[in-house]
Amino acid sequence: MHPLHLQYRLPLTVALLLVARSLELSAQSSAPTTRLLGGGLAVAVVAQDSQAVHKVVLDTDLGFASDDAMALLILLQSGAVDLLGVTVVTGNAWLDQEVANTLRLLEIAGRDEVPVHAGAEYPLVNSMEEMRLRESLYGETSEGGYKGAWKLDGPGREEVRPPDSRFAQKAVEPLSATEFLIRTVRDNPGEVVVIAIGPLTNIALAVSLDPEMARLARRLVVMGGGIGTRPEFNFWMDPEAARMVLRAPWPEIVVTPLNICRQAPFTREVAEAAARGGSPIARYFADTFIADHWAPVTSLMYDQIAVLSLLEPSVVQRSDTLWLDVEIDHGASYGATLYWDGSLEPPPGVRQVEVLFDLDYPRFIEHFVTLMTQP
Ligand SMILES: [Ca+2]
Repeated sequence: MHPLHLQYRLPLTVALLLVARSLELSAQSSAPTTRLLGGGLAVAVVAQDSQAVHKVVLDTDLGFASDDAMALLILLQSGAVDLLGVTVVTGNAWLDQEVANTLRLLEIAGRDEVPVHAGAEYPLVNSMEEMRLRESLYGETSEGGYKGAWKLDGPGREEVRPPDSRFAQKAVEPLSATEFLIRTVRDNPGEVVVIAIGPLTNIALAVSLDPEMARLARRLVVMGGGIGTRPEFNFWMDPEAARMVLRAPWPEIVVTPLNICRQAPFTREVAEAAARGGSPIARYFADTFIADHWAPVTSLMYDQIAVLSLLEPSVVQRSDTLWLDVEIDHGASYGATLYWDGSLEPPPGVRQVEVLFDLDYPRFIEHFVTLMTQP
């Protein structure tokens, strides 16, 4: 018998129940109600939408005026994201300052229900002191000389300033970032996308405490590394963590390296487009990037690519599958990205990841500005 014939044999009450259930499911999903054109169609739409809604934990080293901040705003503005929490790690700035920045940005965006969890203050092995010793021996060791929290004349670890005019009213959660990551992934097995856009210390601690955690996530998205570049900042600050995380058993790993980020300048024109309108996010762009204190520094949209390529894969024009690892010999190349394309056999334990290489910049900017300016 043709399978279609089975449908006609369903008792009327069962068929009505199925339609009612599918309508109920559709109403719970983010699908516009105009899509409810009938039971069968609604079921198909629900299946698509349940795949399209990403349960996300963002691990970040959030500077208030930074690519991390804009990456968080992308997640907040997207209807396809259920942001379960934000975990914070020292990187661009010290931990407590970044926690204050994250809480304040969420408050500005009217989304302070999203929990913020503080994580690692220091890398697993690397240290400022060792970095200075290495640089006295080898010269500059990081990409572009950028050192984030470790820059010589930067504020100290305990010096926390109001991110803009004030601190957020809400406080950080008592649970540590690592515990939150493990619990959240275990509570949603197979569903959570972990997006890591800072040094990978928090994620390394999580997979170290709970090795099954990586396997139970849905996907790991990393901004870090560079193919044929000097050590990229996130891998440079905590090379051992990056190595551990890239070797853990995530079902999928997608890496956004320097190579694609260099194709995405954050210009005054982009900032001005995002600042249109009177929304709190528009005001954030106006106050932070366009007001009098604006300095035309060269800036790339690193972390925004990692996040937006998950939500809008069409912004990526080319990616490749490579074996990826991180140099942990404490010499001049400490933190460099190691890669194999299959022509040479990689060492045991190194695994394949998807590496993003080329960006459709106009399309990327279009999606970015649309998200920033929507209500
Ligand atoms: Ca970052």
